[in-house]
Amino acid sequence: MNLTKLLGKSVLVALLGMTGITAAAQKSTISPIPQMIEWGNEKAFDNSVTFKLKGAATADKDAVALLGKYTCDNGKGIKLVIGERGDKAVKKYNALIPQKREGYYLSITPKEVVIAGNDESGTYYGVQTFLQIMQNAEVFPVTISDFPAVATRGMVEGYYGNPYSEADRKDMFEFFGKQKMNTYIYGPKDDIYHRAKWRVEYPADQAAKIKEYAEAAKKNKVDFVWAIHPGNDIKWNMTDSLNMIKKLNAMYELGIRTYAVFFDDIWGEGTDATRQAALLNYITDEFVKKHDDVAPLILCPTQYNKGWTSGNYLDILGEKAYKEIDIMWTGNSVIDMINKEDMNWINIRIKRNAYIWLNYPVNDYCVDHMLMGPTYGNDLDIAPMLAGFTSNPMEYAEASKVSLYSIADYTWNTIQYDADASWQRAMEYLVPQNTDEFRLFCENNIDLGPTGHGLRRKGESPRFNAALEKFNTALATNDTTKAAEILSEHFNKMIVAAETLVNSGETPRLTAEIEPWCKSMKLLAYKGLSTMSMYKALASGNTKEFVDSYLTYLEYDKQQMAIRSRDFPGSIKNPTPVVATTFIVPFIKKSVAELIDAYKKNYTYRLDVFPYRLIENGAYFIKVNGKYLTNAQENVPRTAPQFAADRDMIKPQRQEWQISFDTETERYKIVNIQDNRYLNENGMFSAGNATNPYEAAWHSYIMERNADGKYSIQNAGRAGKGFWMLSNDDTRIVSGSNDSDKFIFEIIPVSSK
Ligand code: 14T
Repeated sequence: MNLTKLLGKSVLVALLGMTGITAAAQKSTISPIPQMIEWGNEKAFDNSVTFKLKGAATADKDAVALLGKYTCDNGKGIKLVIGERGDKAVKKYNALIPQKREGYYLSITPKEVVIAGNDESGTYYGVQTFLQIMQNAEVFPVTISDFPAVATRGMVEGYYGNPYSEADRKDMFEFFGKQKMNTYIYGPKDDIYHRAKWRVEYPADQAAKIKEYAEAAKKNKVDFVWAIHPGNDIKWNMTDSLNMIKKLNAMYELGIRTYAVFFDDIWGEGTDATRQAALLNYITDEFVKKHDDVAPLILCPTQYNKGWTSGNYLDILGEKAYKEIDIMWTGNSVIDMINKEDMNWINIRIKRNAYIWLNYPVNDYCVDHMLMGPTYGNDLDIAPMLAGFTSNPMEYAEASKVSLYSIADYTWNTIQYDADASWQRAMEYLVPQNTDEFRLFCENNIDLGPTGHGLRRKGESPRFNAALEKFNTALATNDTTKAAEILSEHFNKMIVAAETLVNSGETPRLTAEIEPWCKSMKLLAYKGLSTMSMYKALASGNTKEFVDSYLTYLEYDKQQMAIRSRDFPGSIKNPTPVVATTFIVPFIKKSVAELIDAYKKNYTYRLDVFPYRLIENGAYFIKVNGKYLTNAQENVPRTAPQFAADRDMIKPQRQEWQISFDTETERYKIVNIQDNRYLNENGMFSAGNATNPYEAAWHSYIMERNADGKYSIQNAGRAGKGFWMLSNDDTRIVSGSNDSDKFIFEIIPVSSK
């Protein structure tokens, strides 16, 4: 029966509108977007039906297993034909199966479902698409012909920081199965058997885990690639070539069938292109080719981005490394999106298609930020120029899925990729019940601020910015009450969203990762509300309310500063989360500063609560003569920070100093952000992290600024009147009483470098 005919189109549209359903929404969301899809208009059946399988015995067993709950053994149900090209069951459909690796043909009619793969993965992906369609209560007829644009799609666990947990990895394989990604390169920088002790075999318990990973990945049609990182100390001799083969053989026993060799981020002997190529060729001859089931090697070169190329390194690799060896590439710089010209540039040099290692959404170089925005900026016409495309994610596996979902979408159907639409689908998929709350969270965690790498992400806090315009309009007409209401409404939404995401119980694993950022977002919003109260109090001349609101603001600020992520014993990083740093944070800071200035001009009540602040609480670089003060030896008792000429990209927080106003002494406290140790009266760390009691009187500083903007830093506590000076050899701080040349420090906010 056709509803449209029965009711007439306009009536139907009205009805659908009332129930919130549109005709398009009835047809399930399929992601990645299929290459070719044609929907029928009349319902085929409800998703409560069961199916009787034909071809199950010969079809890919993982694909059949996925159908689990929809199958029945009573011989009843709708016919579902399943199999690979060549199987008897799907013979009739051979001509309809795309002749592409991992391709499939899927057809749904009221009478029959056909899932026919070009190969096992194809059948498996056909079933995954079918399962997505079955999410809808009403299943519509459809014909799909589908295959991936990029052959190798996935991620590389390749960041510095806490490696993924077992649950993270296993969950990721399932996610990859569903999103049709087929590659997981295992190369955590902080797995010692990957890098520091690459020659040594995994201890039995860890070996067993790797074996489980390889198996679990395989069930989801994911290739678990194991990477080795020998470049820090490799000797170019036969002993180390054999060490390598021995380790790879041990990994073979654990089920690894694809291997990568990483030579990134190394110096010295290991960086030689000729030797690297020779080693990989040797492994190919002596190991890969000795097995009939081992795939060609993947190489991450030392010069893995255009910015770092010099000499003829890449030409040598291109010339000498066997053509079947894939070579990885991060683009024009370490952190970059990939475009067509870059692909041309690199492919010509390496004489093959580059295998992309996209350094997004990795956040190991901006650990206080989460990168939750749309994955945009990669060209849509480069699929034929790629050997593979993998994303290096954040150390937060669940949160990274916002981007990985889109990477799946992009690599499967590159030409039709729509970054914003894909982002929306990702958020709906990951947090189906509280999508709006999650969207507000993601919106406020898009840009990473300035870093040494230069990548920025657009579009942060769009709804705040819209509200801010209205706020400014209202302020311009002196309607402070209305203005405050507008932004308060937005801040309240942020509070509710943060609370919902933390408390709903919908996504426990994701929540565990984002909770510190949710808390930070909530406190930021509370600071926003306090700011609004200050606006109102100032407008109505209510000095007590103004002061109280400001004190509340300070309290929230303190609480926000105290939040830590990954705060567990042995954690490699434990950042202080920051949220909405592009628009909301600066807006609040500026507002509060301006409000206080205005208040001071007009009122005298409790001026004591507004300490004179030369420096706002925050993260800063401390520089002398262009060099950065650096915590060179973490957690080593009685060490002095050193001045280093360059930014530390691996552990940028070594050079970041939390300067905060100590209300007790009205002086400044200086703490290194890498390991949270304070600087003592001698410009040194006096103890390790665990024994680092801060005593305000001893460990706080007076700072002054001279006309050209340089600062003096003085310990004026019980230790005396020492001004910080530079040691004779220019390497560190010394504390002296000589104040003839005291204005030598540059204090630069990390957020403005
Ligand atoms: F292998 C490469 F393709 C690569 O990107 N290597 C590392 C990677 O593990 C890390 O996650 C990523 C983002 O920080 O960048 C590379 O690490 C760097 C990059 C630098 F610019 C290490 C030091 C640097 F100075």
